Amino acid sequence: MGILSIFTCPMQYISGIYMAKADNFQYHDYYQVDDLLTEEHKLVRETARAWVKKEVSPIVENACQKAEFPKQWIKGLAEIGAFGPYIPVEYGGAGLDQISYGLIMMELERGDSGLRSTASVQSSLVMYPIFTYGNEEQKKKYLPKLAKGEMMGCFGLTEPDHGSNPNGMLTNFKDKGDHVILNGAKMWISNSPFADIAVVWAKNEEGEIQGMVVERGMKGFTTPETHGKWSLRASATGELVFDNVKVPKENIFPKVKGLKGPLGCLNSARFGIAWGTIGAALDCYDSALRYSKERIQFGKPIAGFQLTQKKLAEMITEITKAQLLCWRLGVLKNENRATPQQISMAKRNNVNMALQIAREARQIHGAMGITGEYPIMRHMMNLESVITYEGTHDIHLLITGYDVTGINAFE
Ligand code: TGC
Ligand code: FAD
Repeated sequence: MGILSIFTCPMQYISGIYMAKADNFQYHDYYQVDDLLTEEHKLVRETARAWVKKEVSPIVENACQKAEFPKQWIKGLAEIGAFGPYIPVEYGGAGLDQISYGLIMMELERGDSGLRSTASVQSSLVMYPIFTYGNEEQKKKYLPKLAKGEMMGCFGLTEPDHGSNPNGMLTNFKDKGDHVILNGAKMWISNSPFADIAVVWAKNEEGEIQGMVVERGMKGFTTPETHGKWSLRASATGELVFDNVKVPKENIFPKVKGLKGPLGCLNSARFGIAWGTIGAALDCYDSALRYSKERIQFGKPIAGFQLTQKKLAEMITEITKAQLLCWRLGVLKNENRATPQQISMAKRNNVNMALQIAREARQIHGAMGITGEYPIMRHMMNLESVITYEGTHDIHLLITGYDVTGINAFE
């Protein structure tokens, strides 16, 4: 194919809209990790994969180009059990294990990291703290609606001046008898523009961090949207602003105080990201493999050149290592034996792995790699957020460094 092939390829950009394109994704399991999964795991994964192919792939490119979160995804996410997969059935969750949760996140992020973000936040950062730190009334009030997607939540930890160091947060509340008065601001909050509730972490008058549920409609609570992102464009991001917000005391989590509260939620979300990013990596690898066999240069498919084979061989090697890492981490998590430090290692390794694969896949696609015709650039840009949120690449390295040396680099 010559240069004109760029225009004769099935590029489906018509009048500002990227039209639906067939999703030809094939899963890759080089080390037969599937043998380690149960039939239930495979069923959960197939259900999520089929939904992504049918409901996400046809519109995700357009949603990203327009920087919109397609709200119709919420109902489908609830139906496939992506909201609180491991929350017990009595509270509306799917009652699945941790590997199932990971597999769902992998399939969702194969579609788009922003889609996985929406499910991660709802499950690990909203339902998890309500389930783990909340009382019975709070669990009954919020969890079933969150599981059904009738209520959407967000998680407010990061502030304008406190990202990697959340312990320095300034958001605070004062005791006023049957309620507290909340003041402060959170920034970079996924789902905030449309969330019905926010799990907010703030300091009490003694300077201890506590969590509470702030509901949309409470006077003085606003959620301005953040515009102009080049990454996670199909995910809504915004702020949480609290101007003397009166929050009933019954909305405060009774079972946790201190930074370990929000960090405990992050363990669950980081675990989901470690799995999720395998999905993004697989999508990039799968597209690069297919493209390299079809694209002819110098009279033969570019897959026939040693340099292309090096890229592809290294990609599948790294994906395989990541799959095995996650499977083992899932087993440990099912047994309540996974340490936060092990989770940090997997989050850091797998996000970086996916980002490197996206960059290499982009090169294999040549000029086509920068277009919306292929998912590569979208994954690559998304992963630039994923490598920063839930603890940056370097913060996770320092967590491992502390664990292996016993010396805390944060002090
Ligand atoms: P440090 O003194 O080490 O710890 C304070 C207390 O917390 C405990 N702890 C943990 N507990 C549970 N899980 C963990 N992972 C924990 N890590 C620490 C610790 O034992 C201690 O407990 P106690 O009882 O002694 O009080 O805290 P530090 O201030 O030195 O900070 C440590 C550091 C830097 C590792 C931590 O602050 C950190 O992880 N920073 C990164 C911040 C971060 O990840 N923010 C994420 C915000 S949410 C987000 O990005 C959502 S994106 C969602 C999406 O769209 O998908
Ligand atoms: P900083 O903390 O300012 O870090 C800047 C740089 O300095 C990084 O490279 C970092 O590694 C480095 N650095 C910092 N401290 C050290 C150190 N001690 N040693 C060496 N290097 C260091 N937060 C939420 O609470 N809820 C959400 O839903 C949420 N969603 C997000 C969605 C998106 C799209 C993005 C981009 C972010 C989101 N975040 C959310 C915020 C995210 O968690 C923070 O961006 C992240 O924790 C890093 O904080 P920061 O951006 O302030 O960077």
